[in-house]
Amino acid sequence: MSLFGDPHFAWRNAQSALNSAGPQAARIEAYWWLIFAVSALALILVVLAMFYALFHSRRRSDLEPEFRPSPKLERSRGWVVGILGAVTGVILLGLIAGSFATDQALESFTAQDALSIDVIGHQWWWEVQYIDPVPSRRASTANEIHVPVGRTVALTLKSHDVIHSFWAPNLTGKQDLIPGHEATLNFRADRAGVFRGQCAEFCGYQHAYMGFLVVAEPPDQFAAWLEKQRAPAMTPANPSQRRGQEVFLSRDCALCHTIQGTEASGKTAPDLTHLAGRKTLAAATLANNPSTLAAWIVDPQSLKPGNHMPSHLQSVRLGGDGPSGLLNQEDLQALLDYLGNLE
Ligand code: HEC
Ligand SMILES: [Cu+2]
Repeated sequence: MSLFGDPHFAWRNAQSALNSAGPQAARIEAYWWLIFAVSALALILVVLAMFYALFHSRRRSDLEPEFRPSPKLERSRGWVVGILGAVTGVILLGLIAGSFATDQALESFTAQDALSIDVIGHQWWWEVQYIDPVPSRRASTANEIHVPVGRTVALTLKSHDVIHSFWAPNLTGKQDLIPGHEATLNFRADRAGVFRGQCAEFCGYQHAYMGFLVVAEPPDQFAAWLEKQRAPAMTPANPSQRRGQEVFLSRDCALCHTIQGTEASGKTAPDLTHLAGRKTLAAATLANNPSTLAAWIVDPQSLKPGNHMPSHLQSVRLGGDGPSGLLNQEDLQALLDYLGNLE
């Protein structure tokens, strides 16, 4: 099954710690299986012991209460309980040691020649900045992180508002985003694929819809993608798109959103410069296509209640010219023609 038209993307394993796609996630996965095996074994032994006790009923003489158990029997029972207790303790200590070792392995994964990406958590979406010493070579996108296969990625994690947590289980463990504090997270993808991630720290109403995609692709494909992201938005190619750009710039949209190459430079919402190239809208909440884009612009509040983009629906319903901020049918159509082509 493919989703978002991408053959690499299958929901079943797209967000799973048991489908590791890189060395860090593989360490975590191995540790998970160790815990699973030990716990399963313990469960099986306990259940077997329980059935043994159920079906080996005591002899009639045993039904008499033991007022004075033989000291020898008591001692041997004491040994059995003591040994089982000690074995349990040793196993738990072993698992703790395994947890430390896993953590250590993740920490020690240093980033030689890493690709630096800033990820900034917002209620309820992810800002993604590709860092470059040359300002014109920086690129900004949202909710979709492209990475080259085989190269270490060094994420710098920041928060714009409350505590979020970055979690892409196919690639590595969780890392919190804490306001006023930068955290780092290094990972590497060893195979191509589209993986889903999720905010893993409750951050308010739409926390559950604060997802993202990590798109791991061959280095040349990644380089081409990044080059495209650096470019300004396409210029309107026909009258409808020109009208769409005017609508975008004259309405409230430009206050919050940036479209590189235009005057729109709002910083509190996803960069829309290459919107049409993304697979999802609203933090992996909706597949990105013309009908979801229209639905989102008209009424984001019904799709993701409480999110920080106002609805623009009244005048669309009435079909008339609303006050600024509201959209009529024609303007909406032009806007869709423009935004839907920002590849
Ligand atoms: C008050 C600020 C604000 C205004 C005004 C605003 N938006 Fe948004 N917009 C947002 C925020 C915040 C999000 C992210 C919502 C989320 O995912 O939680 C968003 C998301 C979007 C997205 C999805 C982007 C993505 O990559 O997921 C599109 C498309 C969009 N807005 C278009 C528009 C258009 C068109 C207008 C004008 C008609 C507009 N916005 C007006 C704040 C705003
Ligand atoms: Cu959250």
